[in-house]
Amino acid sequence: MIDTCKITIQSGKGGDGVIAFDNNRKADGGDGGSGGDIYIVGDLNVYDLTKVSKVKNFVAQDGHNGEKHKQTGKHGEDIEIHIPLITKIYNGDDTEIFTMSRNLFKLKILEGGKGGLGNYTLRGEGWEGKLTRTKGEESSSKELKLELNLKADAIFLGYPNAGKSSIVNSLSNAKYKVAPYEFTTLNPQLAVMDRYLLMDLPGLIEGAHKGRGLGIDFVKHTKYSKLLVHCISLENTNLKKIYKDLKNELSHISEDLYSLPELIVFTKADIYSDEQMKKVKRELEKDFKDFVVMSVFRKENVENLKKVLKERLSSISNSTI
Ligand SMILES: Nc1nc2c(ncn2[C@@H]2O[C@H](COP(=O)(O)OP(=O)(O)OP(=O)(O)O)[C@@H](O)[C@H]2O)c(=O)[nH]1
Ligand SMILES: [Mg+2]
Repeated sequence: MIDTCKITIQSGKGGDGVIAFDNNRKADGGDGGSGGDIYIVGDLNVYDLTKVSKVKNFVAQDGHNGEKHKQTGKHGEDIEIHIPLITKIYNGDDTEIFTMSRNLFKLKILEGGKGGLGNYTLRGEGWEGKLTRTKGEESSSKELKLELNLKADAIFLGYPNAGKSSIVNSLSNAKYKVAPYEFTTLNPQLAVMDRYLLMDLPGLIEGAHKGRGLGIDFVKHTKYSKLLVHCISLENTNLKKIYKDLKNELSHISEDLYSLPELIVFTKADIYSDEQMKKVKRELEKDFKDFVVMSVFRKENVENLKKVLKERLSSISNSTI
């Protein structure tokens, strides 16, 4: 996943105005069309800056020259650069321009050159007036730096292999990689559950704040989240310790993350029979107040978690989308 990149943008040059005459020797040369503009568009369906960084140089089309019969040249085609929410846009010298945080908001970042005027527009008395025209404005260019802060309503955190990606996939139509080993997920990844954005995070281990495991680079992406979904696999026996250790790690990583509203999700419930599960639940209730038990292989569990998450998120604030 690419979350920062530098790009250059160049607007289109304006088309030239032309000199032309009709059959009665009257000026009828049209104006040039304006050059293409560059827009930056916030797009919920773009998850990172990979595509943008591959193109790197964005050049809008030049305006077309004017034509006879007073016809204005065509406007050069604009370019729209789609970027994810929330992306900060900086000038090449690192001064901030704008933070893109709204879906489909279109920011005109560079305007194309204006078209020159043809002799019809500039016509005056006598030949001199009829022989005047102006050239189109030059194009302009600029360097930009883009920096993505992924935004999600709910973030899924837990030890490696806890089943985070499996749950995020089950709640959405995402198909992120799931595997029976640790650190399958290497970068934050987003998924959509109805109106809500979910963020699947890399597995977290103790000492991550000191650089262990995959570190804590992901934290910058959790800034706007409203709910922490703390995933703990029922395969573990010491659930209370696991929970406490991870909370302790969070307290070292970020105060904001530590104090986010939280829902504990015990995963892989299908390793127990229904009968065993009743007992397990009774035990859990002794140590935990607010939790959900689920298996991604049970449709009713997935639906229930979806419902709980939606209730929580709607009671906290509006959805991101
Ligand atoms: N039995 C059972 N296995 C599950 C369940 N959910 C996930 N698994 C399995 O647990 C393993 C880990 O699942 P992932 O979803 O990759 O776990 P993760 O927490 O995203 O792992 P990392 O990305 O490495 O941190 C995979 O083999 C899954 O098939 C579940 O509800 N029941
Ligand atoms: Mg994963």
